[in-house]
Parts: sequence; C-alpha cells; structure tokens
Amino acid sequence: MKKRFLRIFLPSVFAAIFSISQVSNAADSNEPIKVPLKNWSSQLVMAYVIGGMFESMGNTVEYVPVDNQASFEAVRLGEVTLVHEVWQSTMQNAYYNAMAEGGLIDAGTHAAATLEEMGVPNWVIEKDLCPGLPSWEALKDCHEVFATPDSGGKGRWLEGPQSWHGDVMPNRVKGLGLDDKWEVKFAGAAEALWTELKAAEKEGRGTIIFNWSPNFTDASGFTFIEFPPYYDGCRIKDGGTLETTGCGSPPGWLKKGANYKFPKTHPQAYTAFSKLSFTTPQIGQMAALVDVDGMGHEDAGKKWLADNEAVWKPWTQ
Ligand code: TMO
Repeated sequence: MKKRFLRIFLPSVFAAIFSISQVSNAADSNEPIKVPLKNWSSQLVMAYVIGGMFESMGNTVEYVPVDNQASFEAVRLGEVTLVHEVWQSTMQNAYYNAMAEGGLIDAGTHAAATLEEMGVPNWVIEKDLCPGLPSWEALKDCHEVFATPDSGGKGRWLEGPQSWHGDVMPNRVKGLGLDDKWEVKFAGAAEALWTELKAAEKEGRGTIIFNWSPNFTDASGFTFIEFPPYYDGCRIKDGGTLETTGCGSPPGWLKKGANYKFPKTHPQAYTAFSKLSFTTPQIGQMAALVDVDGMGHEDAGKKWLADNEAVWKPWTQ
C-alpha cells in the first residue's frame, strides 16, 4: 500500500510544487563562480558588479587575480569561469587561441565599441599647444612642447606598461620617422597615466599618453591622435615592415568569454552573463568611481549596482 502511494502520488506532488512555483529552470550549482581581477579600473569594478549580480541570484563568487594575457588560457582550463572585458585590439589573439584549443566559449559582445590609442587631454588642443592635432603629422613639429626632464630634449610619448603591447609603440615611432624627435617611455602601471594627466594640467605643459575608451576620460575630455589606418599585418610582429608599422590601433569590439562548462553548471548565472551588455558611458562611470572619485574597486562595484538596478536586474530575471 505504502509503496504504491509513493509511486503514484509523489511524482504528482512534485509536479504540483514545481508548476505552482514555476521553477521550471535548472538550478545553479553551489560551486563558486570564479571571476577574474586584472589591473585596470573598469575591469576591476565590473568584476564586482558582475559578481554582485550573481550573488543577488543566490550564487557564490570567488575573485581570482590573474595576468591579463594568461587569463584566456585560465578560462579554457576552468581556473577562472569567465572574462568580462576582452578588448579586441590587444586581446583577440589570446582569446581566439584559447577558443581554438578548446574550452573557451564566446559569451557575447558589449554594446560599447573600443579604442586603445595615444592621445591628448582636450585642453592641449584648446590651448593649441601643437597646431594640427589630432592628425599625427602635427607631431613632427611640436615635440619640444612635450619634452620632460627625462626625455633628453625629445617629446615624451608615454605608453602604458610594457607588458601591455611590447614594442608596438617604439616600432610605430620609428615607422613614422619620429624617433629623432620622440622618446617612448613606459608607465609602470595604469595609475601613472592618470597621475601624468593631472601633473601636466597643473603645470600647463603638453602631454601625450596611451589611453582607451571606454574610460573615465570619455567624460573629462580626451582626444585620440589619428594615425595611418590599421590593417591586418601592418605591425612588425604580424609580418609588417618599418614602412607599414606606423599604423595606428584598430577600433574594435568588447567581448565576454566563458569556460565551456559554465552554461551547464550555472545555467541561470550564464544566461544573465550572456544577456549582460554595458555601454561606453556605463563602463566610463565604473572607472570614474575609482579614478575620479577615489573609491575602492569593490565599493565602487557595490555603488554602481545600487545606482543602476534598472540596468542589471532585468538580466537576472
Ligand atoms: C587594459 N586596456 C583597457 C588598455 O586594454
């Protein structure tokens, strides 16, 4: 009697419970979702934004510091679950290599388009410190305005950390025939670029730095220099020559990627991550909370979530 009761009634009891609460979706695993922490502000704040979004859905999150270029292999191997800011111009090779090796999947594209390029704060143009900017050709005649005590009379071309792009900028300066007038210096970290922006403005001298968009400087006023257009193979490391390596940076997309198991182990979180898409102003705001307002990355992520529920809540439902 008892057995028969269980056999006949239990399945219908379960069916009733599930249909009443409409829990027809598969539940996420209790295993933590591993979110990478890298070394620039928007990536770090967005890590806490996405982690907080997963937590609001009942998931656990673990934050894992990773080297940017190594992070794509780490996703492939499942050491981190996802990457949320894949910049086409500097990361697509590592991203597609990890995909071709098997284990990293494309998890969609943000609304924001990207550019990583040398440029000047707008006041350099407004004060006409280098007539002809933003065309690169203007740099032939105004290097003195950009000289610093450490640049030996040449203009200082402040590139990001060398680990970001290797020899791309020294090669570009040579390729454009600017190497007798310009000296490439590498910043130790992203923060050194923002320190330089502030110092140059205070001293009223010209400055040229490597920068990117989306970033907090979209709102504060920054103009990218227009170089000869990029094409596949123009750079020396891609088979180009001194004649072609003067090319600028390519505009690009901003993608997401995930370990191939993520949709299966955490279908709800993966669905939200796949839907998630940030715009240029949203990513700029995330960076500004840290680089303009001086907040810590984690607090900035919490603030952004609190201020923007209407943006992210729909992705989790
Ligand atoms: C770290 N960056 C946004 C320049 O690729």
